[in-house]
Amino acid sequence: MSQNIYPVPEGFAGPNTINAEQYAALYAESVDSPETFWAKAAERLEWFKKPTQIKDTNFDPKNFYTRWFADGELNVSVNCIDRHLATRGDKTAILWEPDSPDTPSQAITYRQLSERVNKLANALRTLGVQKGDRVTVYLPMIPDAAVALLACARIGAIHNVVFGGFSPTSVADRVRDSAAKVIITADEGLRAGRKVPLKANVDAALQQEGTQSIEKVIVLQHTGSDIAWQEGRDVWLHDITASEPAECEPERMNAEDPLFILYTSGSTGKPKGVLHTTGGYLVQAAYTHEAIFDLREDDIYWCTADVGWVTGHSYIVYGPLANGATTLIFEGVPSYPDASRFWQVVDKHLVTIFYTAPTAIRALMREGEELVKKTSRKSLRILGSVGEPINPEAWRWYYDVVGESRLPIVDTWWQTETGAFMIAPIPGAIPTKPGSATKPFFGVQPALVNAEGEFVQGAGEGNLVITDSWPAQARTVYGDHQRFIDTYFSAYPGYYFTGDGARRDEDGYYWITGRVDDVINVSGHRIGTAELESALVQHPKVAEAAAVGFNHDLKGQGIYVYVTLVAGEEPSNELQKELVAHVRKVIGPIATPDFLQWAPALPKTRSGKIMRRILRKIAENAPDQLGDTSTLADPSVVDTLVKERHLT
Ligand code: 6R9
Repeated sequence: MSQNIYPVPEGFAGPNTINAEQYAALYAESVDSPETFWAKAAERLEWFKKPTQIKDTNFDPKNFYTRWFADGELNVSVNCIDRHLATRGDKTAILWEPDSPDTPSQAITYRQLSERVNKLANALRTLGVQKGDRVTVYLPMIPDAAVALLACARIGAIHNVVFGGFSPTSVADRVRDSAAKVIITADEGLRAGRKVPLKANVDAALQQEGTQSIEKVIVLQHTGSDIAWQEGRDVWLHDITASEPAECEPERMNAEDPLFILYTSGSTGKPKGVLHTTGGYLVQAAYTHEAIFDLREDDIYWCTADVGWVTGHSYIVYGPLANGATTLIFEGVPSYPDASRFWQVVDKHLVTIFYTAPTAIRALMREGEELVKKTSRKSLRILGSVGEPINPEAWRWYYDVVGESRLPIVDTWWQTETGAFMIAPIPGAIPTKPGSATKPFFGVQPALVNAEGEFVQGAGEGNLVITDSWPAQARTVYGDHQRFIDTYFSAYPGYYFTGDGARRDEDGYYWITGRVDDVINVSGHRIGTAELESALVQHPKVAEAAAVGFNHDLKGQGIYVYVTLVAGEEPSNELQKELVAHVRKVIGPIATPDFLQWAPALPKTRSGKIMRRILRKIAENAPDQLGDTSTLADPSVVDTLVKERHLT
């Protein structure tokens, strides 16, 4: 067992290092006296008005509320920029590494960032964007993505970032649901040398019903390609910012005013607009970023996520900039021009903290050690992982090959809804175990509930819940507070249900086992089975569809769909390709099914519910584990599906 525990490296110490004793004491204080603890934690921010009310929360679904720092006033952009200007004005805030290594990288100082953010904030105000208005952001991984977020924050507009890989329909859905006034996009994005037609996607999205709320499309010139232009609606970002002053009065925001909406998949229906507010979110994003990455003043910090996901929000933009750090934004992909790109970039910019996803680690692991070993990586100090459970084999490769057995790995468990890290090792305090996210962060109280609905004591396994509020938790589902309560606080009334399963070992370490709801985690991205199914049945030839996840060597989970055609339609290879392409078009390439099986019928209970448990077992090629099929309306359906299963 001992070789499975990786102790805190000897001599590990920096100005923000938290050791084991400090962790224990602070954790105890954070749960015993949350008011005192978080009042102190809030002092890391600059407030227009310091909060005196700290925690005011109730998880009872009948009388639910979550207020943190409720009488405090602040502005996120002031915290991420202005307050650093006196001491860090010439420090690099954002390092940009473009898609191609042949394109020069860029370094943007805090002072330059301030200028760009203020100009855009002024331009947004000139266009009529006011506090509380929604702004959709659909940009590539360029510094302007951070600029756009901070400009919204400066004037109190609520941003909604849509991942650049999403389809026009996904953009339209999010514009409609948030009733956004403005979209900020670029002519095109670039990924692995290929162009992504962002503006054309926006044009297509805005042709769809219910998107008339959009008054202006702000376009950033990135690749310089020709694009269609709608006079009166479309404006160039460089035109509208050119004559704006480089100072913009920040909006005084209440701690509970919304900062952003981010859509994420759940087990039912369309993606939900998870809403985060200002004060609690920023306190915890900044605090966790400093503590878990053991931040030091001259760190070069690189998180490889996309700003379209929550990881990009909290740990590319808000956490690092609130801490005055240098954050690297990478436009490209790990495999372009070749699979050593990550390590080339680490060496080029002397990255000290590197934070990526297990799916990337597994893909690079497959390419062999040579590509890693030909680079130095001597600058690295800490490695991080996020997005899905990291399998111990990938963890060890990351540790031994990338980190040369000298760097702590911080495996960070959290969610769009949690806003910031929840379970993750503080590197100076907590020895790690490959595959475990280890121990809760300050103020986070996890618990496991077994099949009988009872709390698991000591070592054991169950559904992961959080028993009390934490500052960065989502406050609602935009426009549908009841759905928020139903989704997260009703399965186990009085507790936040994460949708994940977990195991706790004899040392109190948590091991996340994955989603227990109908969410498929593909390469760290959440896709709802309901979204896939609704995309498929939109096709005129599809009568019914069911989607399930299956174990996938690289992606963690892959997508397996079963399709029943309408009467009179015949399965064919062409139709199969057409349906896969259809899903890509409706949702986006990240939702591409790996396998599509024709199903003459789907296994259903007598009340008409699809038995996904059985479909999962068939997809996993475990027909001997189908369990009880006697409750099915027609058990023979299963035999046909098993016989015709796709994988071997
Ligand atoms: C941050 C993020 C959340 C879901 C979550 C869980 C999985 C994320 C993980 C992890 C095991 C980790 N997940 N980090 N599972 N270990 N370190 O990814 O947010 O996109 O909302 O996904 O991802 O299943 O419930 P989000």
